[in-house]
Amino acid sequence: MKKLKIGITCYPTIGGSGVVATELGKLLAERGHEIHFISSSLPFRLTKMYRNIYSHEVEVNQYSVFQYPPYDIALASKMAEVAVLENLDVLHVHYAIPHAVCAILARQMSGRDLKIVTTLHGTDITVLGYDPSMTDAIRFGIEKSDYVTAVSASLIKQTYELIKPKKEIDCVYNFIDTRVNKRVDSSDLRGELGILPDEKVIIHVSNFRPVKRALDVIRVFAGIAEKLPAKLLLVGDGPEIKGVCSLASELGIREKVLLLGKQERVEELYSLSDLMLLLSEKESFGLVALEAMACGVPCIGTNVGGIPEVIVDGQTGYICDLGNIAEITEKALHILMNRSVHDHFALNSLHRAETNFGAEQIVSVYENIYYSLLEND
Ligand code: GMT
Repeated sequence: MKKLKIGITCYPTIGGSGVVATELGKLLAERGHEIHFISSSLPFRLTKMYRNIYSHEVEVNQYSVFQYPPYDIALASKMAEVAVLENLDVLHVHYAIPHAVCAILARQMSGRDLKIVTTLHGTDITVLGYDPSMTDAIRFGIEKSDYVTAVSASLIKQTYELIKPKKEIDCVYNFIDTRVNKRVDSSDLRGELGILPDEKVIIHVSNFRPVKRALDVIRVFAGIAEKLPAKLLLVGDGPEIKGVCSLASELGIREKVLLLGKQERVEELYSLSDLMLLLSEKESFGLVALEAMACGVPCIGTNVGGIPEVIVDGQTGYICDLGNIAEITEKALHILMNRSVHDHFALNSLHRAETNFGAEQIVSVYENIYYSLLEND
């Protein structure tokens, strides 16, 4: 098969969509394709030189005459420039707004028959989809793309309900590279973090936006800590951190909550954890739950968005109603107090992460999408 030249655009800062886009680029490059990242800065997971990977930075100048810097136009111009100079076959954009719309403009500017694949990750639909000033633009971005994927069946359903596009959308789940995201020996870290041998470890990883319901995590943890020795690891940073600290102090558990901020090697932290909590009110997939599962950590998630497509209730963890602190605490204690339940869920989680969300399998799905578009010419 001919090796392809693929442009990828994503938000390069920390976030699930950026992780998925960057890991996809790295794995496609390993397969011999030439990958061109086009974004406002180097994606954060591109930490070294990779063979077949190139990065093109979008520069936005601030002109006093404009109230806002014209980022979208600069991005479209850069996409068109790279498409022509590098002879791109495909542009794979992550997020309809603004990336798909920019890609469509770039295709016109380049005068080339550039194939556009758009992947919906959630926030553009579940947040912007409620803004009437955005729905037409989102629909345009979706309908004018050559192929559209979404990261869960739930997100597809929401997209049809909110945006009503006349376009088929395919579910392609997020994936995990089990060569990297795997259980590791991080027993030394336990001591360094001051976790005592008899303490259970609960972990929550997010950007601490209000939708992640980190305060519910604290409330659940308070219930757990009442019954058994435990520590809570909070990984990530965001606007709710201050409220999290205040609530933890109020509930008298502040010294049991470790605020670790943004971390690179999260698999080391998952590997010393007994349970992961993802209690969001919006979540199109929940990549962090998949990352935890790949390290053999049972998860409790809310019955929201794509979370039940990742966590299987009663097999890899539990699915509970949003905000039902009593139920979540009871289920958490059930996992933490019964070794056989914990170990059964842990094994199932490892197995599910590998068999349903393995990178090899999902990267091939994207590769086949690109080839199918080029064959149809
Ligand atoms: O969750 C966030 O706030 C970040 C956001 C992003 O743009 O990276 O995550 C979205 O995409 C991830 C990758 O597909 C999904 O795992 C997250 O569930 C999704 N977040 C939401 O839907 C809130």
